[in-house]
This record gives sequence, structure tokens and C-alpha cells, in this order.
Amino acid sequence: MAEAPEFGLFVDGRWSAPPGARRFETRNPANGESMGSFVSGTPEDVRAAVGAAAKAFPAWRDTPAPKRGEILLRVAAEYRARKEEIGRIVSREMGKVLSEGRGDVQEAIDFVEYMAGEGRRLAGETVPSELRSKFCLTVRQPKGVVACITPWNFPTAIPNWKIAAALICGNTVVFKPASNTARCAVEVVKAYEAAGVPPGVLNLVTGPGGSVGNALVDDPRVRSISFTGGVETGREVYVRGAKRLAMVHLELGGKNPVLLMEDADLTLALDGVLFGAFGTSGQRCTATSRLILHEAVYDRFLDLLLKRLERFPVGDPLDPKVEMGPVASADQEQKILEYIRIGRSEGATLRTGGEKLTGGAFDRGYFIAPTVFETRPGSRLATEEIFGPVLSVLKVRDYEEGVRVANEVPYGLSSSIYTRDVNRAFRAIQDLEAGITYVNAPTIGAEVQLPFGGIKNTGNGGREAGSAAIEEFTEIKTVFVDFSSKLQKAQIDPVAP
Ligand code: UN1
Repeated sequence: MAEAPEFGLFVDGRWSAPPGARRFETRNPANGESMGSFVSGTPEDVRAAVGAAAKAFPAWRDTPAPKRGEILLRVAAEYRARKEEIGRIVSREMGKVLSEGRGDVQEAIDFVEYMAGEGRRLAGETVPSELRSKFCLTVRQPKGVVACITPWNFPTAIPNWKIAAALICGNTVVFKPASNTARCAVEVVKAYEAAGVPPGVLNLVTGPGGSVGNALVDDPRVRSISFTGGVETGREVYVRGAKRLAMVHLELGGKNPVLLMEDADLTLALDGVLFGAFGTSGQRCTATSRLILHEAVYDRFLDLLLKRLERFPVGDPLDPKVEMGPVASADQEQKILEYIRIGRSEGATLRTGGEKLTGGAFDRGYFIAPTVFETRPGSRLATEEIFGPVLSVLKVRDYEEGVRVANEVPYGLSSSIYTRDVNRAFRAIQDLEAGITYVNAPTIGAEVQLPFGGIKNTGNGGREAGSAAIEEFTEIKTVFVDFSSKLQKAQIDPVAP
């Protein structure tokens, strides 16, 4: 087998590998192919990267935002020119099918372009004063050095949601990607390098959460941390950050329902549920992991779903006929198989799948059959995040029960209702406890120009993407300009009409 290409850390505008550095490899989850060898960063590497980011901050902050935007447009052009190449790397390293690999890169392009435009907005407010000859306004200022800690499931899109937003606002960044998509992270950063981002403005440190992640979160020079990942790690990041009063933005899990009512267009819903549940092998925070089915269409829809799954091509993600690739890693595979065992042991009815796929090419990767269980509200299968191709189906009598079941989980990211009743659709928009609600569309597929995030255990109240990203990465400064040439006392001076 060819030697794995070696990649370094990117600190202060240079790729380098500390002499004698420990290394790790990433591998294609479909066949074990090596995707590269990466530096297992240390707390010392983190200190160097934060130092470079801190040094670069004043000049980047003072670069006019529209000029920062021009650099982002060049980043987007790089991704555009290399979309096919990087899309294939995404599919090979993470396992999503190629159309989705390309989509991942497209989402990065969309967001970077959107943020480039923000360079000409970054709006504050102007409001009246209670005194004469006094002007009140707000301006947005960058926070300083920010840490972007990202997951493997959208290995080019999510890093860019954070990095491009942080940079347009004038922050400098230390980027710590999930280890099993380190190669994608290198490609993410290369585009910024090629676009001429000044040294130190964006730094990449690969390596484990225990050393790199914790050192970043604990570094007093890092003002703000943006983290997407699992709830347990998110909670730890929040607590560590809280100890030194850092800002922490969290995007965590989901257990997203499709509420399918008796008047829904079943053909439309069928495509939506299949894509929502089994797209990206169910490894999206937004994946449809619960199908809440009205009893009047329960049997009919379940039959349609199972029939489609009889010929649902699973295999090599680069094969255009394949609809679902492997899951991303051995750990993922174990965790998903464990949930399948839990489902069986708590008495859920397995309708299809429920096993690792074996034989032939399957033996070289982590393939799990698309799995459907009939489950009960409150069961572990129906309430805990699995992050895999496992759909829980729940039967309900009416809309009210459907909403109760939809809301019974500790998460609140995405949600969906299929109905032709416009009144009910609007009620669902009010009733579903989630940061995102789709009407007649699955729970996945958010667009970058709108805020993204959730309630309950999905996060800690913030949103990313859209205009919300600007909130995440700026401080507001309130400014009072008194041009009366005398001391005026707010709340005290009488002002005659
Ligand atoms: C995620 O799974 O963390 O809405 C992000 C979607 C994608 C982003 C998902 N645009 O499904």
C-alpha cells in the first residue's frame, strides 16, 4: 500500500510538523484506504497557535471588513474550483455518498460567499437619546482569538460556518477539527491559505480533544469557543469555559421527528423520510430519527417505506447508484449496533435491517443496514440520539398526541410535519419544540442564510449561520456622543419639550 501522505499543523501561516511529533492516520470507512497522516498536537502546539492568532489579531481587526470579505470570496472561488476534488475527499474520508460530499463543499461555498457579503453590513443600531445634542449608536467589534471545534459529519461545511463567520467579524481563529476527518480539515485550511489570509489569522491544530481541545478551551487568550459535537463533550467544554468566563457556543445533538398526519401526501413524505433518516447514514444532527405516524396511515405508510428499503442501495459512497455509504468509523459502528441491541432488548419490533452488512466489499468497511424499528414513546430507542441509520416509528391517534410524543425528548434541533391542512401546519410551527421546523419537507437540509440551532439539550441558546453568526462572533459596543459642549446628566437633567 502507498505511504500515507503526511500533513503538518498550520500555525502562523506555515505548515510544519514539530520534530518527533506523534502522528495518527485517517482511513476511508468504506475500505480502509489511508487518507493521510496527521500531527497529534500537544498543549504546547495549541499555545503556539493561540499565540500566533493573538499576534495577528490587531492588524486583522483593523482590516476593513469589506476587504476581509474580498479574501473570503477568494476562499469560496478556491472551493468552487476544487469542488469535485474536495467532495471526493469528503466522501472517501467520512463515507457520505458523493452527491452529499459535493453538497458538503457547496454548503461551505454558500456560507463563505454569504459571509463575504456580511463584510459590507455588520450593522449596528442608532437610536434616539433622552437628551438634546447627544447621539447613541452601537458598533460591532470582534471578540479576539476564537476557537472553532468541529465534528466529522460535515467536515467542510461546519468548519466554514464557524471560520468564515469568525473571520469576517475580525476575529482570528484556532481550528481544531474532529480527528477522523483531519484530511478534510487540511483542505478547508488550504483554501484560506491560497486566498491570502494573513499569517496567524487562521491556524489549524489537529489532535485529540483531551490534549488539543482542552488546552484551547482553557487558554485565557481564547475569548470565545464555538463547538459542534456530542452533548457530553459539549457540557464539558461549557463547564471548562465557564470557569474562566469565556463565551461558549454549543451545537449539540438532536432526536428529530417527522410528524406525518393522515392527510399528508404519502409519496412526497416517503421520499422525505428516506432522505431524512438514511441520508448521510443518519449521521446528521438534523437526521430524521423518529417517524411519528398517524394511525389512519400507519400500516400503509410503513409498508411503502419497507418496500422502498428492500431495494435501497448501500455501498461504496463513490458509486453513483449507491444511496447510503458506510458509517464514519469503528466507534460509530459499535455505538449504533449497541443501540440496535438496546432496541431489541426493550421490546421494540425490528421491521428491517438491524445488522452489520457483511460479505464481499462490505467486510472492508463499516456498513450497517438501514434499520426501522416500531417503538414506544419513552423508550431509549425513541428518545436518545443514535447518530446512525436507525429510524424509530411511533404510532399516534391524532395531532395532539403526535406533538406530545414529538416533544418528549430532551433535544430540540429540527422537526417536520407533513400535512395538507394549512392551519395545522401553522399550529405545528408553534407547538413543536425545536429550533427548526419544516413543513412538507424532511428534517434535514437547512440553508446557510438562516439561523441554525436548537433548544433544550441541543445547545445553550445561541444560533449559528445566517445573521445569527454575526451575533456569535462579535461584541456590541454602545457609543454615546455628546455634542452639547456641556455636562448632561441622563436620568437627572430635566429636558423641557
Ligand atoms: C449537522 O448535522 O450538524 O440541515 C448540520 C442540514 C445541513 C447541516 C446539518 N445543512 O441537514
